[in-house]
Amino acid sequence: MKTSVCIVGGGPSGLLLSQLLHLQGIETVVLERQSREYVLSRIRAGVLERGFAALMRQAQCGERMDREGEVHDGFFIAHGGQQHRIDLHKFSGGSSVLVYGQTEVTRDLYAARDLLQGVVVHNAEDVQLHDLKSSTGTYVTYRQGDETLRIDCDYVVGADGFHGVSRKSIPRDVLREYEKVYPFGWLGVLSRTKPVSPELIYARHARGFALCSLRSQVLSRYYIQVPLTDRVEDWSDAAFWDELQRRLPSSIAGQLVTGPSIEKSIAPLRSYVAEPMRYGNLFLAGDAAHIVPPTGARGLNTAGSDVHYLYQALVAHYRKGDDTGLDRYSEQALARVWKAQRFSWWMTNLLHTYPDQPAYDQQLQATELAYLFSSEKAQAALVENYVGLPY
Ligand code: FAS
Ligand code: PHB
Repeated sequence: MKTSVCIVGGGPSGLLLSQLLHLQGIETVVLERQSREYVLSRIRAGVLERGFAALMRQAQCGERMDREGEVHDGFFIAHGGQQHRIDLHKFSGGSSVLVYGQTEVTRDLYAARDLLQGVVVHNAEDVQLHDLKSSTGTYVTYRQGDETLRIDCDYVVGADGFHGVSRKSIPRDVLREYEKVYPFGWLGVLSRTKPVSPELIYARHARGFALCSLRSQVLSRYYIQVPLTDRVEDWSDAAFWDELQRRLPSSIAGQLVTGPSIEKSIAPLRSYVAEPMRYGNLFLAGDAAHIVPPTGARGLNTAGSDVHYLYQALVAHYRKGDDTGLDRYSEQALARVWKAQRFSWWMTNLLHTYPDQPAYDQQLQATELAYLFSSEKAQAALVENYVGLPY
């Protein structure tokens, strides 16, 4: 098979880029290791910044998102029994975020690919990238059953997430990695219950962080910080609800509607960046190149800005023979990636309880919150990051 751009990974990054390029007449093939059902079974992000929502509309995938997604103009930070509302609308000149699950984003993208008869290969095993530095002979191989297939292409986009093959195809003496691993993870629960709050609540508590989020008015998403040693089987639903209530202000805890978990999982928290995001004809996008702790809701949204830059660069290449965007892609994407890293690290440190945290650090953390609640300028700085820095 021959195509212009071979995209490894059928998650939101790969699908969004494939859809955008297809609409510009640029051919792609998406290779996804898992089945479509498996990809759609994963519960991940929940908050879309304005840039990501705009990209979905540009990709002609925004109709259900705009119909079913919830526009949120603010969220709460709970601390010391109090709740403080962060006014996104006021401090961003009228902007907001859209609460719409990544599962639905991915479902909409798959539907759009099918509608355009986009080529998405599922159960593509043992994907391997070849001759990435060649000017004419880059190709990708993969296995389906006992058949090995080959795709000749101009470019490869590695949108295969943190555990994918693409980043590992960059020679070790070229790749620079930056990582911070946090001493805790998030235990997440999805339940068919009425959300406890119409807006998100990020709660800081001596027992640990908690987050009240939602997918709709009948589908709630909750998280609590847990030690890295915890396993999901250690947590019964009853134990989860009890711990969540202990970490919320009593006025909220008393309103919590509990119910059976329909999904329950623990995600470790890490900050990670791989540089460069280009190696020859390979371009990395999304989690393949960077990971953030989900505290700042930047993961999926930063994948969005990678896709935006790469899309613009590839259209300029194929339409005008202009390679400026491709040559600048890594530098341009990383400039915004690192700002998302900073914000996610800052939000995580602001709200989580570190084991054996020195008393001075505890005081500093409480002061950081007191300063935030007392300063509109500090809140405006948080808000410009949360609604999404400009592309
Ligand atoms: P993805 O990992 O979503 O997709 C990569 C795709 O590539 C997958 O479908 C995978 O099957 C496929 N693949 C992997 N290796 C392959 C190979 N060798 N060959 C072919 N295909 C291959 N972000 C938030 O903003 N908020 C959250 O609450 C949040 N929670 C998260 C929870 C978890 C457990 C995880 C892992 C991530 C979470 N994220 C969250 C971040 C998440 O939303 C990512 O940013 C988002 O999935 C990035 O999308 P992709 O870059 O497409 O990567
Ligand atoms: C979610 O709803 O899954 C969610 C929302 C906000 C975050 C992280 C996760 O910061």
